[in-house]
Amino acid sequence: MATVADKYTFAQKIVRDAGGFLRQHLYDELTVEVKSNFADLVTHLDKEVQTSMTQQILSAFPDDLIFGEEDENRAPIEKGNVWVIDPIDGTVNFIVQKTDFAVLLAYFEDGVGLFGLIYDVTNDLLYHGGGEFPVLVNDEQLPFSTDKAFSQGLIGINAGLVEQNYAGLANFSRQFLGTRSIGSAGLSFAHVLTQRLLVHTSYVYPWDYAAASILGQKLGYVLLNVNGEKPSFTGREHVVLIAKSKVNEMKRYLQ
Ligand code: 2AM
Ligand code: CA
Repeated sequence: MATVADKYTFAQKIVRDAGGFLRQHLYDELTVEVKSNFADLVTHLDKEVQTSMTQQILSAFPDDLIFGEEDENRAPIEKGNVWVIDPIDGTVNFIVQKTDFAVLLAYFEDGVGLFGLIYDVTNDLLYHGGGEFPVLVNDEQLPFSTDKAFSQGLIGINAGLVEQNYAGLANFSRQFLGTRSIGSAGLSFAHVLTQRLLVHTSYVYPWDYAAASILGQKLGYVLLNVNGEKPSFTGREHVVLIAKSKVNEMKRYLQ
């Protein structure tokens, strides 16, 4: 029977292969479809990568389950061995900028996250680990979270969230040296892990935050919704990745 370590090695291979495929096809003519609104897009390559990753996982591990963004597989994470897939995180960047998009994969057993992967495709940086595995970017260990003051660092948040001041997120953002927004939740969470950002917050789905929550946990971060609770891992939510040591201070600014 496959061990978790076997699955982790397999996961690194299929995520790097998916990224390699996307790099090869970066300048192909894209078929683009609109999903929930004009800015929520999917291309034929999102779908191809979703299908390919799903098929590879299910042929290697036929009893496992899939929770994917771009197909009908939506297994709840609480039960069984569940792989959470976002084939392209930052599809708008993929279409318009040809950079700053990621392949995301996370693995859960009965709701417990055992490893996560965030692959920055054009920079060839694979953030991976969690659970029993150290958290690395490629082969380099990432640092434990810092309790640096908000006033000495940056928050990742998009303009729409600041404009809405949803749950006081704009008030919270004003405590930082500045805001940054790159249009990929996965990469923004990865930038918290490297400490380019102190915090990242966005309105996202489980496939956008699953890997980051597992990677972050191992380094002293916590991924919470804006009520300070663990997110549901079912629908879209406002979530924050932040050092555990800074959660109480954050709550002073959120309502
Ligand atoms: P996606 O590219 O996988 O959809 C900025 O748009 C970030 O928010 C991206 O990480 C994007 O992920 C995510 N996001 C989640 N839901 C979205 C939606 N309905 N429309 C646009 N972006 C969404
Ligand atoms: Ca996506």
